[in-house]
Amino acid sequence: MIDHGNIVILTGAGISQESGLATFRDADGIWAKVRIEDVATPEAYARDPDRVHRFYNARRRPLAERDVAPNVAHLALARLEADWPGEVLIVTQNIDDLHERAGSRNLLHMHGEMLKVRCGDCGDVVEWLADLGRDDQCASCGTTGRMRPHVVWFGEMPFGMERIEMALAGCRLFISIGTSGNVYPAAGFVQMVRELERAHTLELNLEPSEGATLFAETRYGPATELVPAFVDQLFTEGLSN
Ligand code: BV8
Repeated sequence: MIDHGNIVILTGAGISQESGLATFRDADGIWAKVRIEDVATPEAYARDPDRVHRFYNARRRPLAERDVAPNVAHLALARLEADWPGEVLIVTQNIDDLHERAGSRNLLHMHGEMLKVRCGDCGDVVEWLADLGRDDQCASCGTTGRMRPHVVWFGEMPFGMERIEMALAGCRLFISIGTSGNVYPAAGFVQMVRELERAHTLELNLEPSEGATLFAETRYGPATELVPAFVDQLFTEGLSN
């Protein structure tokens, strides 16, 4: 009898790397070119909104113009969700839309979404594909100059934490894909699952993450090789006990 228990999958920038999107902490990564404190905190936005808008406008354009596409790792996870009898939830740290474009539906962007903006005054969230600037006006409340990317900056509360913690408590398999395990609370999910002692934990990454020793099983290589192979294995063998 194959065990088709619930699966929670945490993804990070590494799953989108082979689609052509830069990661954060690799040698050529985003944080090698710009400081978190200058572009990814509420203080940075208050201090120099134009600089923050330039940083996100440059990252939004390739997604808005569809210059990048989901890769076979994104597609394998969408197939897993569609065909797996148990629930499959993807919790992504990524703010790109490649999981959606691959077909994933049961998906939670805990760090927000690049293709949405939020009004700092009324909180209205809208789809936004163009550059954003301080002259842009909120269509809901009319305020100008308070529109910001709908992403979670350092020091801000990630989205969906209650739903994530419920899913982690109820899963039989936790898989972490393409994340360096540097950013909390995401990097702490594997520890939460381990402490419950009812799920297998697996890291699929190019190299060991900061939390590698916390996983029951680790496999290293490119996501486009590891993820489709693991999804195939799940359908033939079910969850390992
Ligand atoms: C918060 C959105 C309170 C914007 C991002 C302890 C507990 C709680 C908080 C903290 C804590 N300690 C410190 C903190 C504060 C802070 C934090 O973690 N700081 C770190 C730097 C020490 N955390 C916060 O501020 C968070 N908020 O804590 O609120 C709270 C506390 C508890 C519970 C609730 C609330 C908010 C963090 C979110 C910040 N926003 N991004 C944007 O994208 O511009 S974080 C940013 O880092 C991205 O979201 C990114 O996804 C994320 C993680 O990076 P990774 O995805 O892992 O990418 P990285 O480059 O690091 O790694 C890529 C990996 O892929 C590598 O391992 C590489 O080997 C691998 N790879 C590369 N290529 C491939 C590959 N793997 C496979 N195949 C390949 N081809």
